[in-house]
Amino acid sequence: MLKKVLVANRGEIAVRVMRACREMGVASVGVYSEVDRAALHVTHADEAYAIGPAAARESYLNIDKILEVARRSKADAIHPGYGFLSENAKFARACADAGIKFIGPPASAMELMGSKTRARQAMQAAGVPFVPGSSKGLTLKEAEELAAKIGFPVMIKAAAGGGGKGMRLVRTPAELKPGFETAQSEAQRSFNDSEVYLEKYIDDPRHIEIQVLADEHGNVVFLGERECSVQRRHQKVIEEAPSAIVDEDLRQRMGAVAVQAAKSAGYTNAGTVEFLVDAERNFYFLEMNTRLQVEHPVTELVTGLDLVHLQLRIASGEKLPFQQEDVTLRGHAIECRIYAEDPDNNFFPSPGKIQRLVRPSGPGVREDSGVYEGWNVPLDYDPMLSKLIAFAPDRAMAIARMQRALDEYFIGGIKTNLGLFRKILQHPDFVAAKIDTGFLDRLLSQPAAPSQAVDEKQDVAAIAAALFTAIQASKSNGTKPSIHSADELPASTAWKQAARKESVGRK
Ligand code: MV4
Repeated sequence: MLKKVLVANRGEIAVRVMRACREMGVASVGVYSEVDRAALHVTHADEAYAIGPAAARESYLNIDKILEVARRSKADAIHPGYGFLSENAKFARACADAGIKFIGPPASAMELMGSKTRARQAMQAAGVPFVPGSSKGLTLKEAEELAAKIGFPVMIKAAAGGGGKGMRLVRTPAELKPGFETAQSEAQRSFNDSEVYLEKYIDDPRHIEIQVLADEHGNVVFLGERECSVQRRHQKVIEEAPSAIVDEDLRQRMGAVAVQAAKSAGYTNAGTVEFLVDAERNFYFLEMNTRLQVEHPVTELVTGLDLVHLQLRIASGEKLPFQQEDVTLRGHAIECRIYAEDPDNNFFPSPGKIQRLVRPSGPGVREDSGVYEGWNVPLDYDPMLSKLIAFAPDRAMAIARMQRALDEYFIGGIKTNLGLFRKILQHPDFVAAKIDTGFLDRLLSQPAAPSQAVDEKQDVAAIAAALFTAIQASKSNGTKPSIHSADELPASTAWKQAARKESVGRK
């Protein structure tokens, strides 16, 4: 088994990996930038090292610094988490060259999946279904000819892209030239690689992905799917497992394809094969993510497996400790990504000091957090604070649990998107699992329902009344104002709960 793992990341995922290390008897090494000296992940590490200024390129993205800490601390492996260096093939290769195990796939598999055109060629050779289109970079003239052949609308995509960057929807022949040129220059600017290719456009697809695990002895298994269609600007907002539209037959077919994709790429460790699924439930390979993903906990809850334990065991050279037929799915899990951002102000990041933090818990609730009360969320990184995950026997109960957990959650001092989740979880389309990748944009473009607006005003008025009552009461008996003095007022009203929570929040 590995003895000491350097975790080249921060926030909740660094904490998540360090917890697994502790459970497996593996020492952990943390790294932190100047603004993260007091970050939560530093307190979870067995030892921690400063790696430079706040700017990620000088700290968490600095390959030389991280390898230097690995050598100095005598770590035998590096876990990259997600983001930062996790999908950087150069980093994986530099680790290998330094004799340090990179906990992830080989650099060659990362390079293959990093080029969308190369990945499509490999998937074509492996018999994996992919979106119709080209599998090589195109000139404008070639794009025009191909679009005429497969029919509009089409998408122009950057070969080096992924996650929605360098992508253009083209609805008519007249839009092709400007769309092509915009995609090309965006690709050049973002990736220093202007190669673009073309795909047929899939209307309002669902985004469904399959988790795979591959050991270094040729064994590959899949761990069911995750439904990730609730997104905004190509950022996932809610993920769940299983998907309401995937039955056992579709699951087995998608799983077999995902395993085939991983095998043909020479993949090892944890990975995810992303698919677009159309209204007729046809599925198409989209890309493969060569890392542990943010949303891995929903898979852990429905499979009962610990993906980080398994990553460490695979990286140690162990065989997978189970076979495909041993993988069973049970229950339903939903994850909400809690961000320091302001939904009322175009989701603008809202870093700052967490003045008060009351965390949800209880049956079927998991919170993977990277923050604590009193911590100052820096503005230098992705403002995700935590992931709230609810698990229950079925989807309806998982939604109810999530609603309950959201009601328990209080984050004071900064703006968060907690309120947005309450809206999503009670939306009739979400409850009915009618979620495609356009769901959240549709919800956000609807004006707040009048009844909701009235409810909010009533809440505000009720809270004001509760505060007034409390202050009046304290004036007459000379005690400190206390919301609890409103206890003789009518029970089980929304305002009363809100006032109680407020009183917790302002201690
Ligand atoms: C598409 C598509 C429709 N047709 N490709 C967006 C992110 C990137 N990974 C691929 N994306 C899409 N590619 C074809 N041929 C629609 C999207 C898309 C999308 C995909 C997954 C999740 C959310 C999305 C939101 C808008 C568009």
